[in-house]
Amino acid sequence: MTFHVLTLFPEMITEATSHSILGRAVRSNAIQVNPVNIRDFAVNKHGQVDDSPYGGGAGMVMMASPIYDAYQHVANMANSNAPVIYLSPQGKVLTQAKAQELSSLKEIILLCGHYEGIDERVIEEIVTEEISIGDYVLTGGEPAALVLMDAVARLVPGVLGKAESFQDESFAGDVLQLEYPHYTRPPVFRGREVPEVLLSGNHGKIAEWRRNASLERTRRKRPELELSPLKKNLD
Ligand code: 4GX
Repeated sequence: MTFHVLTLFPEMITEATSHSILGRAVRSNAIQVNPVNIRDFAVNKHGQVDDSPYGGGAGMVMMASPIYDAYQHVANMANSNAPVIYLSPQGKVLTQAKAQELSSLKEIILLCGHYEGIDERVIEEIVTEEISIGDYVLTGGEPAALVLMDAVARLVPGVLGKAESFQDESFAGDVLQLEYPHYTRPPVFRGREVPEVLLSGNHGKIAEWRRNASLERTRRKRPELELSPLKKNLD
């Protein structure tokens, strides 16, 4: 799967996708990350990509044409029906179900905005959907694009190793169930003991304890997850 990212800060994308599991996925070609620098499509030799807003007011607006040209550059290599996703608080909030849906695509194009926003006309022209990563305000779209890529990439076959995907059993399908508590050596830490069943070697009992701990934790910490429509996919 290929993630094309239209951005003024391509290094943020390259850097954040070059470590740990995503880094390994990039190196093994399980995913491709293609940051496209919008400034390479600037309107003049000064590298201008933004301008003051019509109607006045503080701040700058990203100009339509550099973004449109950057998009055309990507569209020439990408398959033409790749979604163009604009990261914005105005979008639908990203869910595990949405990440699942996107993970089956061959390519997606992510548009990262900065400053006060983007000229509305280029949004109308190229964007197919808006996604928000949550109801709070970021300084730019890049951290949001990285969150989306991370959530989607780990669902792409070959990205998680065997051990990592095994650990993921409680996140089967698009159902979000909280992880059970994890423990490692030592058996006692500041007087706190590891639950005895985990030391018992009884794998049936251990699996049952974990299922139960996971359900109990979900009910106690995030009761709304159990009520979500995603949950219905379980029965
Ligand atoms: N989930 N942001 C987009 C640029 C911007 C500014 C003004 C439109 C109007 C965000 C989020 C998010 C901050 C990304 C503003 N766009 N993105 N950026 N929450 O807060 O995705």
